[in-house]
Amino acid sequence: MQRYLNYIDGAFVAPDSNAWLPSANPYTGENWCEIPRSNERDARAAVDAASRAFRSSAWSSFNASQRGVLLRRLADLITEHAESLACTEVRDNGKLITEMRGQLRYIPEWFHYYAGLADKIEGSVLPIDKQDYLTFTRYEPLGVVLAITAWNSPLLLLTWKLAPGLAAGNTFVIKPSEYATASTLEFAALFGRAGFPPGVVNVISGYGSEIGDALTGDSRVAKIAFTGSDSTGRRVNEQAARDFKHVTMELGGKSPNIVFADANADQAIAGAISGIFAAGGQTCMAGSRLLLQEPIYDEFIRRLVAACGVAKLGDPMDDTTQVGPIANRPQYDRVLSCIEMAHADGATLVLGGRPYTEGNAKRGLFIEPTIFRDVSNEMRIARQEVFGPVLAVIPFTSEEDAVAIANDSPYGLAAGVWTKDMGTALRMSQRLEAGTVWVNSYRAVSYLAPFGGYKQSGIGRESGYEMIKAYLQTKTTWIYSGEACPDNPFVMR
Ligand code: TXE
Repeated sequence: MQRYLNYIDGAFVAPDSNAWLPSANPYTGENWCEIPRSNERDARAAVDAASRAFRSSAWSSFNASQRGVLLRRLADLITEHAESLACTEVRDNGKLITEMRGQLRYIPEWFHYYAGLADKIEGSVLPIDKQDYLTFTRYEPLGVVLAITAWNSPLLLLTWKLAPGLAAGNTFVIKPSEYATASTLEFAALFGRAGFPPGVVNVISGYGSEIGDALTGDSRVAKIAFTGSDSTGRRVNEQAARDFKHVTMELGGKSPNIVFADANADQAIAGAISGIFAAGGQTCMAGSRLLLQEPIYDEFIRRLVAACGVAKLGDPMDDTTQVGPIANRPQYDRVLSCIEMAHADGATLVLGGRPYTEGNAKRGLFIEPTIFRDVSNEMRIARQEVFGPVLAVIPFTSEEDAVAIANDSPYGLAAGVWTKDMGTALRMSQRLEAGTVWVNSYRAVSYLAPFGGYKQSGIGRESGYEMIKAYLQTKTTWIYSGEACPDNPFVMR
């Protein structure tokens, strides 16, 4: 069986305790590789390396333009290795090869974008209100960044942190999810080849419960960039608060996808389907609450069910497969328990709701695309993140009603609005409490567009021009050029 190693200080190394964790392929059910089960000593070694590298002239002598060159080389290496990285995520995580090829085509764009931005972050000379001072600001990197990622899209989620963070001159310790580590460790092999000095990027694998506190509690870590569940995010944030680390938190969602009666129905049906069933619903931005205006409620559901009933589940490596397996066993159990919960709360099942076991799928962790209607926003299925292929359909009467239902959620990551009326679209986009609002589309992302959540969906944003500043701190320098002794408290004026 293939065995992966931690990547620390520019070398692939076995974990201190020589302990390993199996990683299962959710389509075949077989363990296909082993990853390091690291301990606190490994965690310390990774932070040592990142901290040394941050202070070393090997890294600090790269100016911003030169860091850009490294990032561009990295982007090209990702393109060169796109197919093998894509296949590893399919094997480890059950993601569709078609989705992964798309992701791997797009991931290099983040590195190219921030490579170009690296040397365009300018401080300013301040028109200061005092005589004989030259006062200016400049931006400096924070130091060691700890990137903690979730299992659903390990390389994409990492890219959103790494590209701006490296462009800004920080060093990294990366802790991928124990359920999907392999692609990140394969990716690690590219940093040395791109020319990054040893220790600038380190990857450590293992259980969050075993090494998480050692990493998040290390006072040499300046920032934590986290993607995962809100419960773990809360714990990580509490740890970070102990010594005032910077944080970016990308957490859960229960995003409303809102269809008005005047919407183009074909477009809205396609958007509702991709909103919840793309990636099997295992995305933070899933449009898991479908709000339908009453006049179109029954007909829309009928057409939606007909369209989803023909979805092809199966081998994620097959180009024609539309829905792959759930990524891991705990998540599979969790999705099934959420379906039970929806039944118990009185929602009406109109599609799916069961494990799917036809043909080769019987070995894998498949759940049928599932739709519940007659859901009220108070039911648990409308309030809790499922992170699976389960859609809750809720009726609404008016714009006012839609806003009230949509915003009545602890989350605020994203929202979709479907209407031909631009007035409705604009008013809704202003009133929805969400970090991203899509109008007549759903799921579009870009390296140019900030992404992140209101309320309990997180802190801060990722992607876009401003987000490089989330990896920088401002230094103000005052230079006095006058003849008098400035600000001497013992001089009588
Ligand atoms: O997330 P966790 P999991 C949701 C989804 C899913 C649930 C659990 O609902 O069912 O979260 O998924 C690391 N200190 N999302 O278990 O536990 C852990 O090793 C430091 C939403 O994957 O939050 C992993 O690398 N780190 C989400 C990362 O935190 C710790 C995406 C996330 O793990 C830690 C995925 C600790 N004490 C799941 N404990 C989204 N919003 O995109 C764990 N970790």
